[in-house]
Amino acid sequence: MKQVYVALSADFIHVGHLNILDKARGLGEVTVGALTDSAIATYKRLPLLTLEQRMLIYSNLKGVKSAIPQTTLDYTENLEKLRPDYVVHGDDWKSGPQSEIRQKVIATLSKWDGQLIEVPYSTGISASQLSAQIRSHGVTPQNRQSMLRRLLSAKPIVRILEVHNGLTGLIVENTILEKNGDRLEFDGMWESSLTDSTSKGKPDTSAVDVSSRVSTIDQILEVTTKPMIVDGDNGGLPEHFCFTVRTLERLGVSAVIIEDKVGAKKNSLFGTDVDQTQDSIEEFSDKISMGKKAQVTKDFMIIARIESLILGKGQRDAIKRAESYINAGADGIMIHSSSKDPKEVLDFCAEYKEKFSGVPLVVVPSTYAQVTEKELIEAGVKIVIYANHLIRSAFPAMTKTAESILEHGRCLEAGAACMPIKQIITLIPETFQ
Ligand code: SPV
Ligand code: MG
Repeated sequence: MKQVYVALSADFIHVGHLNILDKARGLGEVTVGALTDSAIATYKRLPLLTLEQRMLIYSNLKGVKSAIPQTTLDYTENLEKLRPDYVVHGDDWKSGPQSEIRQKVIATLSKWDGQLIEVPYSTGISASQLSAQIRSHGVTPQNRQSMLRRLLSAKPIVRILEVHNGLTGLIVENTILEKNGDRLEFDGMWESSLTDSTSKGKPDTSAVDVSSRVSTIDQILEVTTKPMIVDGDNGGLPEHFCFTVRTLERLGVSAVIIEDKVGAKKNSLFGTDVDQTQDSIEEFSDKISMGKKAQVTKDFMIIARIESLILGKGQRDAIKRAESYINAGADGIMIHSSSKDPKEVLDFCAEYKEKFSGVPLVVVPSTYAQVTEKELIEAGVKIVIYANHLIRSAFPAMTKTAESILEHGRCLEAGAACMPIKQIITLIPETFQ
């Protein structure tokens, strides 16, 4: 029996895939290579279904002998292993970003006289469009929540941007940049205490209470599908933090980050300019373990934020705390710094990588903004949070507009920097029609 190989990544099997499989089945015994999350994450959003779920579906399709993981976009490893007589693929990859992969498939198959068979691409139907349509109807809390852990294991770094209302949520959801054949986008949202408070005209002092934060979080989740990390300030009293954990889990939030400070809340970026008191290692570790005990889902993450560098207590203190917080059950560590130089954080990262490499490390490069994602990946960082940039860019733009109207006694000049009216009234399409 001839051996045939077909690679698939889709959540939804449509007629296009069935055409390919039909062709493959006619040629021999079919093995499906299911692209893993990490292979898919190199060029698009993760599918809604996990690899295990997709493999189960693929292996139950008519004529398919088995499904195996394909860990890279490149077919070579699986082809060398299986040495199939044929690879079957749609003819859409002759041009565009996949054409290089195609060339490699042809070259690899030629080593044992294997052949690439191409099936005319089915126009008018696309798995990505179907996925986008399903996503436009929303996502279940469980599906969204588990996405952060899936991203952490699939991507070299998870890229998160600040949100403080539904509109900023939509920006994170929909902003895509095509660059050198890559499709760049944000993986998820940071519901920041600073920008949530600022957008309400209040200081970042926990004056915006948990109920208000939860209501904003819910509004953002209503119009988005990407995972959310919530800034939990210091978590409040441990007994209250347990309730917050469960509330966030019910909503489908993926993680909460709590900081090891006590007393009147001050924003960390004040550094040592204001009085800020760090919690004791014991008390904060207890808070983490109480939160972990309260947690009901398996995927939710409690990430401990260490303020030692902010408060001038140095790396030794920070590492000691990391160890204790991880032992208390923290699913990740955030190291914060208000230094203008990335060195302080990168030094911490180097020691952290040696000691706790399996536990995801989070950074917030607001002050040391020159650091690149590439450098952070090399340093072992798994989550980068751009914590306040949407509000910081929106506020000057809005102030300029207000000043322009005052200056000119009319709104004509201000209009030049504004979105056209037709565009703003159709910016948010009506749903549920
Ligand atoms: C926030 O965004 O609210 C944060 C990060 O906690 S920072 O403002 O840098 O403290
Ligand atoms: Mg905050």
